[in-house]
Amino acid sequence: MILVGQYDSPFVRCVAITLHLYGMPFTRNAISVFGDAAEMASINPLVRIPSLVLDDGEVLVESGAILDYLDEGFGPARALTPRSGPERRHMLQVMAVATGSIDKAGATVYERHFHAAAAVNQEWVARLKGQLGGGLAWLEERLDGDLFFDGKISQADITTAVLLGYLRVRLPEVLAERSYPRLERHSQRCEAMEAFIAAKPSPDEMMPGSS
Ligand SMILES: N[C@@H](CCC(=O)N[C@@H](CS)C(=O)NCC(=O)O)C(=O)O
Repeated sequence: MILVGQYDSPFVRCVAITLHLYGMPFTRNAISVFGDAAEMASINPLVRIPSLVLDDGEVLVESGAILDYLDEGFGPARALTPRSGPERRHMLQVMAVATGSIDKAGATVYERHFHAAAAVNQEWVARLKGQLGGGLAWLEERLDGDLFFDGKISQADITTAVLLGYLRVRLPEVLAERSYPRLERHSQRCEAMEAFIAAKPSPDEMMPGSS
């Protein structure tokens, strides 16, 4: 399998960390979603990352759909997202708020990155940051322990930890303006795991303009 995308993307990291935790071998095509747009368009019609190219050439897009495929292959009983019932419902809600928060953080980063400073719509940025703050506060309140569910790593933990990792690099002010002690501790705990370390962005795989 080939994972397409760079590790400055939290969605790509989610898939990579899951592949590592499942012990599924993969290689990576670390082309840039911005710098290599033409090649990216030949893989993913939305010109987005991640994509997963299967061994028979089939291409999967959208991280949720990719994770669903990996869960099935690993075995639903052992997968990082429960198969059914309230456990699945509750976990999907945490994942929805975490991925939604990533979307809001990403939109903030893009608004600033693709406009000259004077052209940035501050009202829009304030709305995005308000939505992101709502998501973070919700996650902070739900995280009642070392990990989200049953003391064992789950997809809820991965999604939330990659959100924090993304904020630390791209929107550190959000973590400085308001404190999220549970999420911070949780992020440090997750980022210390081998699967997370293996999916850390190298300096040459950052969105243009990253410091
Ligand atoms: N819902 C999608 C979101 C993917 C996404 O937004 N990826 C970003 C990188 S984090 C991207 O490709 N951005 C480039 C663009 O949308 O133009 C998923 O989960 O796969």
